[in-house]
Amino acid sequence: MADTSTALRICPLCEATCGLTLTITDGRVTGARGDADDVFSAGFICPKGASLGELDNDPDRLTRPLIRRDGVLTEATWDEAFAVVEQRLGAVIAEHGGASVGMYLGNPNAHTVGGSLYAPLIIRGLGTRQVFSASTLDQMPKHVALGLMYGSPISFTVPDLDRTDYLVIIGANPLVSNGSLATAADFPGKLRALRKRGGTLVVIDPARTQTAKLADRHLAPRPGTDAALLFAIVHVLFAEGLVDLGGLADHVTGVEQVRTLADEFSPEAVERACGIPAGQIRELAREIAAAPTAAVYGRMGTSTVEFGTVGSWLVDVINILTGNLDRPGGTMFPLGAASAAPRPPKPGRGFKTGRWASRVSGYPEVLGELPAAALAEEIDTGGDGQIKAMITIAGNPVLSAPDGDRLDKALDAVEFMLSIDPYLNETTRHADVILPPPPPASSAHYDFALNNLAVRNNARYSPPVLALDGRPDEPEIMSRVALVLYGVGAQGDPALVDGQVIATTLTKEVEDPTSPVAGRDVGELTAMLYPGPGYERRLDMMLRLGPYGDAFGAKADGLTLERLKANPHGIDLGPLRPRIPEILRTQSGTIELAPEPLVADVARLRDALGRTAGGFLLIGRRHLRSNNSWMHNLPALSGGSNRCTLQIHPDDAADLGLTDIAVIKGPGGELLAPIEVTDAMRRGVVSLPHGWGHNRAGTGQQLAASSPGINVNQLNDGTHLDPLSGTAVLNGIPVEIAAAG
Ligand SMILES: Nc1nc2c(c(=O)[nH]1)N[C@H]1C(S)=C(S)[C@@H](COP(=O)(O)OP(=O)(O)OC[C@H]3O[C@@H](n4cnc5c(=O)[nH]c(N)nc54)[C@H](O)[C@@H]3O)O[C@H]1N2
Ligand SMILES: Nc1nc2c(c(=O)[nH]1)N[C@H]1C(S)=C(S)[C@@H](COP(=O)(O)OP(=O)(O)OC[C@H]3O[C@@H](n4cnc5c(=O)[nH]c(N)nc54)[C@H](O)[C@@H]3O)O[C@H]1N2
Ligand code: SF4
Ligand SMILES: [Mo]
Repeated sequence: MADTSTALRICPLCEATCGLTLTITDGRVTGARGDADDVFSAGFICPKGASLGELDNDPDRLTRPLIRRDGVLTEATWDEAFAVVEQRLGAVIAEHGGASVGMYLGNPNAHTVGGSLYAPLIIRGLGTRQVFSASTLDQMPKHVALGLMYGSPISFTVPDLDRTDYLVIIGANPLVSNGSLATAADFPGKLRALRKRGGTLVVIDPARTQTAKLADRHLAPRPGTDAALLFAIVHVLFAEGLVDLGGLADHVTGVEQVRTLADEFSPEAVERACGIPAGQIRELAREIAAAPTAAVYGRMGTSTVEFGTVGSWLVDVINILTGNLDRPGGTMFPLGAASAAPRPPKPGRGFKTGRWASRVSGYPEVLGELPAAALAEEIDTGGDGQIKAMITIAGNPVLSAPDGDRLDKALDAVEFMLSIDPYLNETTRHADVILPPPPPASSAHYDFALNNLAVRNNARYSPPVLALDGRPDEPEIMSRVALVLYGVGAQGDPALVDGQVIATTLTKEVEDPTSPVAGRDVGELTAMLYPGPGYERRLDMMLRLGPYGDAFGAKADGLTLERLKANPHGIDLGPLRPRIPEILRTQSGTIELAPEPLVADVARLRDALGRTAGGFLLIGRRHLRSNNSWMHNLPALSGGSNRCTLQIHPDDAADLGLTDIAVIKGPGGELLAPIEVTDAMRRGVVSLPHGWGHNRAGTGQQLAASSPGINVNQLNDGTHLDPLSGTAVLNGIPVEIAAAG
């Protein structure tokens, strides 16, 4: 008789953070379904979550460390692997300093306890400025816009999906992605509910996506022109007297400056560039202004383009000018339970980028990071400050960043490379040591990052479901690396790392007169912490200091980890609530509608309006059963429509005489791909998914390698960036298409 039980686990695979009920049979995950009692996701699940068992049990997932012996990656014990890290990383640091070590942090860091609580300690331990992440392939423009307007790059504005009357989705496809920078389980259901209650859904996307098919109206602009389109909406709001700041009136500065800037972006001035008739832009602006509540929500298609930061800014500008920011039904600021408790409003230090610049191309630093597209040149260009060793954590930049071939060669040449990753893939195959974290079911989960993006405030925690069998968990792996950097050595006690963070945090808190624990005793507070592993102690500390916390016993019903654990389906903390002015940290203490760096970039946008482009523009696409580069190895998610094809409009295909294989030529190279004819593509636009190209030797994902696809990012040469954020242009790339042969 099999021994079967169930256990709860929050899904770590995308930003929707669904609660899952896992079936455990004989110590393995054998099934996953939606947890109907989860306070946030209420039973929603997608095919990826449903395949969590396959992911947990994937035979290609590394269970033991690999170390390079005589050029070959071979299995080793944990002690051996940490000893190599200590010796080889130590040698590079001794010779060239911690600043010579480059770090690349990939997407799953936003979903793991390790990435949230421990990766920052490794960066600090190195003292390096060579820090790169998937953010500059993704949402960095949004951070910059938020930082400049509100004073903090992590004060996210999210659409109040459950209450809005009018939702504009620009450059996102949540029916497939399940939402991004707007954490909402069952995004599809929320869009349907919006329409059911009489609301309106508008989708702006060059492709008629699954989301567009659900919309009341779909506008299909030319790729890369969102900023111009959004500016035209702003223009109409001013020109037709539709600006109404509502309750924000006392908190916004720079309105007149924006009015002046918008002058030259009339719908008529942008219609040719955007490929949207002026009348339709006007109508959209009027409807947004007239709706009882409205929310404009922009994502990848607005972000990873030439004017990504300006576009992300204008999304918020429209929400502000129509009085929709910070009110129910508009766009609001979530308040996560592990974030700092709100303090009284006060002017902040403001937000600055460019505190230093990248060594080779002089790209400005943004949030302490340099552009991922510049990682290869920082490794392969000699001279002072060159990267000599690399650490990658949960990332696959050889496939996810532009010009992976160059990075591939560069990584081969570093003196030492460490990867913390469960797979031997296109990037980690260059490592000298791979330290594999355990699978999701053996890891704890709390959404430190994504709870600050949730469309409804909530707190949920999953302790590990399965035992570790003597392996270190990811917090321990990262702690041991940090101990090497602190000079303690990998055999030191990992609890030291958490102890240090707790002591530093509490010392600061008790000295802060606005803290909920002002004036208390650090020793007394420390003794009160939950008696669990280090990450649980830290989570308990954060919750208790946080906005809903018990302030270490001072608030009777406040949140603690103990209370959270007693509610395994989570604790609902209610709908989003207004947070202005408390959240503002600009120097002026206001919402700055016209920050200088954004104003300065407008001329570049205006100049681009006159550009006449021939040829095709390439955009990306995601698939429901795929996740960037790393889930092509699971049988349940492979095959069917999840294929690496070039989608093209039938008339374009006919004009070019395309029947099966196309040659695609971009600024960085040339690729061959099978075509998929579909009238969902706008004419003149073609699409390829990313994360494919599993044909390099020496990787360890057998199923993925059997249908490798091509790496779209090889069409990119890595020199095209949104200058304000350093984000690579991944959408709207000029390409030439021809029939192969
Ligand atoms: N052309 C084009 N390129 C794109 C995009 C696009 O739309 N078009 N999208 C961009 C975006 S939005 C992103 S976020 C990036 C993603 O870029 P990356 O983050 O560089 O790539 P991923 O494919 O997400 O790789 C994730 C890695 O994390 C590992 N991993 C999985 N779980 C864990 C874990 O629990 N711990 C650890 N340590 N590792 C884990 C996986 O094995 C894999 O190696 O790609 C970007 N690249
Ligand atoms: N199934 C699945 N889910 C995922 C992922 C995955 O790989 N697969 N990846 C996760 C990650 S890391 C992220 S960041 C999110 C991304 O989440 P989303 O941003 O929702 O996902 P995308 O599919 O990249 O949507 C971008 C849309 O922008 C459109 N687009 C391209 N160029 C332009 C343009 O110039 N203007 C406009 N208006 N639209 C344009 C594209 O056609 C596409 O439909 O998804 C996450 N969820
Ligand atoms: S939508 Fe995202 S969080 Fe929910 S089950 Fe699917 S992958 Fe997991
Ligand atoms: Mo992403």
